[in-house]
Amino acid sequence: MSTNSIDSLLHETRRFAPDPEFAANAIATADLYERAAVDPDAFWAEQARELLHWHRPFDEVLDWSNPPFAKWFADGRINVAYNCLDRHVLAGNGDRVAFHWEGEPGDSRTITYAELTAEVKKAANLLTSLGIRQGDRVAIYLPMIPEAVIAMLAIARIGAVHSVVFGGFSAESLRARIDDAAAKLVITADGGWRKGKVFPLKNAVDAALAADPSTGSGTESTVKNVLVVRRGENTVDWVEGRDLWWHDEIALMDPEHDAQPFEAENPLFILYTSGTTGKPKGILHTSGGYLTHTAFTHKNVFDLHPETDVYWCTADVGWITGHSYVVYGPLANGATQVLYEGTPDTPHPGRWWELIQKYGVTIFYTAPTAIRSFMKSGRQIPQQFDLSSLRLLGSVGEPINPEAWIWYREIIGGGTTPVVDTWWQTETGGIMISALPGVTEAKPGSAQVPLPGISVDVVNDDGSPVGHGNGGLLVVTKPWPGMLRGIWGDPERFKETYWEKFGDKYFAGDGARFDDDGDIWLLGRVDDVLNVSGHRLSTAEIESALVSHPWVAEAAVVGASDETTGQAVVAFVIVKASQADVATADEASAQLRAHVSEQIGAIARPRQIFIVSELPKTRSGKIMRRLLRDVAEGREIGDTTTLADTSVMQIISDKLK
Ligand code: 6R9
Repeated sequence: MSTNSIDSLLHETRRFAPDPEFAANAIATADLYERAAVDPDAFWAEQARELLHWHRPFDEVLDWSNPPFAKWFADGRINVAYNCLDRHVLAGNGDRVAFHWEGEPGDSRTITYAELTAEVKKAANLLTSLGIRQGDRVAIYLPMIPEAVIAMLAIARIGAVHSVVFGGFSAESLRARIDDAAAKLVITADGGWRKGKVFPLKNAVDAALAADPSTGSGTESTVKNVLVVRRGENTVDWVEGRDLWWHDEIALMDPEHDAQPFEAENPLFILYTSGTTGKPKGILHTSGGYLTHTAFTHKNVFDLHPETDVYWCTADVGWITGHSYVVYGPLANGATQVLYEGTPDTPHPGRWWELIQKYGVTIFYTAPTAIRSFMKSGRQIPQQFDLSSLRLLGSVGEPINPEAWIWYREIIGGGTTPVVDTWWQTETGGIMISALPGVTEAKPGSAQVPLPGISVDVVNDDGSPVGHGNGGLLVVTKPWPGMLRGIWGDPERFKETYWEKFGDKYFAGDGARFDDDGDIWLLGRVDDVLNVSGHRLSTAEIESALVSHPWVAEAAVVGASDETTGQAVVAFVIVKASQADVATADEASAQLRAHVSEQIGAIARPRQIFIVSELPKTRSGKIMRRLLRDVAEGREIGDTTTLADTSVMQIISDKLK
């Protein structure tokens, strides 16, 4: 198809009916919707029984007697790791490949279910030998190597709780997460490969654990041991008595380990995500409901045929997508996966496509920001590779614009693959809104419909439904199995953030619109949360990082739309009078960008920093970010009448001209 005809599609509401051949073999069927609508609880109970092994079957399904704290399958007992490992081996599928792992420098490892199970058993024994018990928290700070998955499953296997911290986060971010969860152990690596170089991780752990007042805690951390996987072969410092090499310890371990059952509501993991305040929220997920939700959605949304499919989700395990759709959903379903350590363009811009060709990937799940950046570099790159094995494509993390959706289907999917745009959040645990391949007629740009068993609505500020053809706020109207069970250590914040606004409905923080057919279009966050390349960052978090720099008096951060990353961080900063003459605006902005990187991580580094003398505020002192967004996006400035000083925007825009 030529570029012109692709462009012309954008101006029409095209639909893509399911291919009859695909539909004939599809896992999902239209009757799922009807069955779920009759009795959603019974529907989920059926899924839980069908998809998982219960050491003790449950009778209770949903306990919503103490909203918003839900319990699912509470009298059942389960072991999450057993479900992802042993049971596949016992069913005779031990020789099936679990992971085709590919390191960035080109080294690779193939790991079968039997091998993965054996590794996890040894790692579970190792954790136990280090004193980790049910309920203890373990932080993971690793690159995308098999040990990241092994560590998560080993922690789950003994009923402990993992908190994976993305390897791109700074020492300070890591320390804040370790402290919040009071983690006893950190599992890290010497370093990992990224963009052709080794990036060190162990030294960030050392810095995080040093009793450093700049982390806000001049105290000893709760961490007793640091387990270090050898990957980068870079030199590391060593704290005797605290630090242990993973490979040395694993070699000593008994290969046998019996998976004990735990209550369905046993905490499985905490994952930190940005909210509207500076302090990241530790989103808590538990076992039975979460695994039911991820297994069901993974199987049906991705049409998984585990005997023949090769599935690749490009997300890092440091994000929720990596938890639910690299680790738990796919492994519960016995999928064969690709796991890749590095960046898409190293050592050449076609690296991802080369991997699809090499492993015969059939199902591919990635983010719109990646798709848009491939569009920019041109179709000639993917066209050098044989992508004909692909039969289904997925998208997650932010709205996918119709242009990118069409490009994805045409150029990567050969014009035939279904594309599923999946809306969900760290908090929802698994996919909530998506087309079902083989069932739903696809509409580029729309996430479309809630999955069977999921009830969502779009409402006005007062909670009343907007109806078809209108926009408002996205809510979930019934509890669902994968829902967060709370914010670690802060039940009040859990209630305030998600439930206070509408009482009985979960407030997602996203704007959405129903079209005339009742399909849902996501419109982005309605709160002070930015979405940069599919990663959530809060304006408050970046502002407090900026203000922690001695030069900065005040800072305001906004998300400006960006062609590749969706949104980009743009900061407006007032420099202290005493510092104003020390550096030029360019120097100050370079310093401050580096400072944010050190404080939070490179993903939070502002694209631009404007040094200004005033910030626009209302009479009650609230910064009017809407006006700053107008400036950052080069638009005419909107209504300024509620400003305390209406001349401020004039001064700012004159200065930036
Ligand atoms: C899975 C994940 C959640 C926020 C969410 C929304 C945005 C995610 C989307 C999407 C439009 C999609 N988002 N998927 N927006 N269409 N298909 O990304 O979790 O990191 O917690 O982010 O991402 O704004 O509220 P998380």
